Amino acid sequence: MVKATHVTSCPLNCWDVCGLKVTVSEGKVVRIDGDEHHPITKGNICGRGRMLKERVNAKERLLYPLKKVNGQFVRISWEEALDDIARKMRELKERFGPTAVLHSHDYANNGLLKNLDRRFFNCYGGATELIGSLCWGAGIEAQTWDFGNAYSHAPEDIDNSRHIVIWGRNVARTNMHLFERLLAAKKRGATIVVIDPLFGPTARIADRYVCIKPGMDAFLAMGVMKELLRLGLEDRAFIEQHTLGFDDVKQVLDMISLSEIERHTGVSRDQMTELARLYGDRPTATYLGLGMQRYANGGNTIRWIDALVAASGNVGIPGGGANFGNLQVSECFDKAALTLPERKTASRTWTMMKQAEEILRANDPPIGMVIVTCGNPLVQVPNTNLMKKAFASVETVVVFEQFMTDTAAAADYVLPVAASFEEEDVYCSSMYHAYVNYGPKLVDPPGEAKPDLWIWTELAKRLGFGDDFAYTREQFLAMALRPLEQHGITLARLKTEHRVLLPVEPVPWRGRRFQTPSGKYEFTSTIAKQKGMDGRLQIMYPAESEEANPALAAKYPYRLLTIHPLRSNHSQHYPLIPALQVVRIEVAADVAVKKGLADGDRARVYNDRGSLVGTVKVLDGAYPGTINIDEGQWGVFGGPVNVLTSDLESDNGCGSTLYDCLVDIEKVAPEAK
Ligand SMILES: Nc1nc2c(c(=O)[nH]1)N[C@H]1C(S)=C(S)[C@@H](COP(=O)(O)OP(=O)(O)OC[C@H]3O[C@@H](n4cnc5c(=O)[nH]c(N)nc54)[C@H](O)[C@@H]3O)O[C@H]1N2
Ligand SMILES: Nc1nc2c(c(=O)[nH]1)N[C@H]1C(S)=C(S)[C@@H](COP(=O)(O)OP(=O)(O)OC[C@H]3O[C@@H](n4cnc5c(=O)[nH]c(N)nc54)[C@H](O)[C@@H]3O)O[C@H]1N2
Ligand code: SF4
Ligand SMILES: [Mo]
Repeated sequence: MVKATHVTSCPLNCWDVCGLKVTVSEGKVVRIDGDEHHPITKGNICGRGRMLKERVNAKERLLYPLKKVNGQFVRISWEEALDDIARKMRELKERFGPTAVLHSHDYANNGLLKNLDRRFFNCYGGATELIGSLCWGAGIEAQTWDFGNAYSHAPEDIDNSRHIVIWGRNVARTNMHLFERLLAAKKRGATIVVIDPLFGPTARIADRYVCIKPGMDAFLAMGVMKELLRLGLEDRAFIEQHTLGFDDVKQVLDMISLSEIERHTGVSRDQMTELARLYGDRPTATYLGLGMQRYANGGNTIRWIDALVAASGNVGIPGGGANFGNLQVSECFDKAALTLPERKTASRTWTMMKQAEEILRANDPPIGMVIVTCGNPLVQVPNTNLMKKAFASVETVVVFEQFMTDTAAAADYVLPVAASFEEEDVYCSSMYHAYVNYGPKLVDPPGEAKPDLWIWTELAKRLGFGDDFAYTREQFLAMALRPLEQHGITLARLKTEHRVLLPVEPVPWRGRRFQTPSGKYEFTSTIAKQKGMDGRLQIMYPAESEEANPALAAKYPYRLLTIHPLRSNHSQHYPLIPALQVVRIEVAADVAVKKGLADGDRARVYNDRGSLVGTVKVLDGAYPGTINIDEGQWGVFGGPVNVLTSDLESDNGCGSTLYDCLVDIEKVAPEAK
């Protein structure tokens, strides 16, 4: 048997974008290891990456185009599927204009060529597009207001940090190569602080664990800032020379006392004083997570943490930073060359969060077709019951998929697509490191499955803009890489070196010139004001909280978090791992006592949006009144937690409020065997 091992990339939506070594034998992926030569990921990969072997070889892969006839899927030819879809698209465009088609998508695959979906819709004339992000929208917008952009320090810069604050990032679970660096930092004597409502493996290695009430981090940042000022530890020179609006900050700080902050956060004054000393003892790096901004006050939360980092002089210095996302990475590519935005003639935008409500309301024009790519919205988008109703109301739902997900099952046409290692692409992410990895095509897709790009190309031909897709993958990649040529980065180099570091600044804002309208760090945001909002930092509560909605909190007293699963990337690994195929309801110890719940009990979690039954696990060290159910579960295995979550948008309009969710819980009878 001839075996060959190839260097490639993990394509999954993840902080780490690991280098992989994939062994192929007789046209099949037979082994996946880490690539020890990758400068950041160094041969270590997680189970989700390793399980891509099972995923690509799974017998459940979709092999043929399917059409729903009288409620049942029947196999059809590609010819018939593409002709049907193109005809319907042409008719919709003639009758209502192109925005009668909704493109519902997410970012399941980090391949650069996945952006060609936007080229397709722009050339079609522009569809109804989704803006904002379930994932990190509130935080990216917040950092855009504060710094003018969202940039992070290079991973190795953590070696310069005296102290490291992990603020709401589940590092051990979601960002394994940062976890490795934390272990190394701890060894050399850096202090590690973890601020999180849940006590997990990252908190376990920390020098200090700060258990905070969900959604209340802005108050903690205020408390620490009050102490920073009282102790005179702020960076006066930075504040005076490089920032705008610090007087507004002081005004808000004067409006709230430390004891109120203690009450709101559950964090003691002593812990705040200690954190202030640590922020004042520069350099202190802050790694912000994404969970904590999925609240109705999420943008404001990130802005307060940014403000603390700035006021303490930890911006633009080695070992510092308010590290959230790193958009320096995506800015390296010519996305416009790939996506042709100038070809759009009509436009309608809805937020990701509100897609269901908007579909149901739309009449000018109505939505006649939804095309879903790189996403599983009937599991991942909030308010699943409303999403199902919205999708059911649309005449034609087309889903490009690898598996029969909940979303695919609700479609009228399911088009089988290629998976990892079945198409050439380059992979990178604006989340953590700035290496771009080359991913060759290693195996053929099974059955009649085709790459997304092939489908766009075939539809484009039928819709009269085939010329816009008459390029090879290499030509498309070269278009996107063109701005990098001046730095000597070409596709040819990527192919030989397997991965290349993009030309990004390892210590952003070192020159103290910010991308805000004033060129300064803006405690009070001009961009926000230009958008008609109050640009000052606010005192704000989660939408579903005792403070903002006491009636709701009386009815539904517990706060539900819905964090990312350890062994699955969102919904993708559940069908492959039998142990994951149950709904696990994790409850803080006080909830268990109050409701008489013990490990293994069955319980129902519910609110006005929905209800979910699962098996109880009591959590040690979680903030009182907190419940967690990991996101991503399939309908057939008990159902997604998003039946409970809210589709409200974050305060700045760009993010989700997935963790801003009140529920109640009750014990139910054990499952009949
Ligand atoms: N294993 C695994 N890894 C993944 C993914 C996956 O699905 N599985 N997904 C990838 C993707 S797309 C993303 S966006 C990232 C997300 O990476 P993270 O931000 O690390 O993870 P999340 O699950 O989004 O956020 C959950 C963390 O936020 C904490 N949290 C929740 N509410 C609050 C709060 O109010 N305050 C504070 N301080 N903390 C809070 C939770 O307790 C938890 O530790 O992970 C990536 N990596
Ligand atoms: N309650 C709750 N909900 C959440 C979150 C949460 O923390 N809590 N997290 C949110 C976050 S951070 C994110 S990023 C989103 C993720 O939401 P999604 O991206 O929708 O989640 P995935 O499960 O990764 O679903 C992606 C689907 O795309 C398919 N796919 C993979 N590769 C390709 C490809 O190349 N082409 C095509 N056409 N399809 C492909 C997979 O088979 C899979 O079914 O979920 C959000 N939803
Ligand atoms: S899922 Fe993330 S950590 Fe795991 S192998 Fe892929 S990139 Fe690496
Ligand atoms: Mo995400």
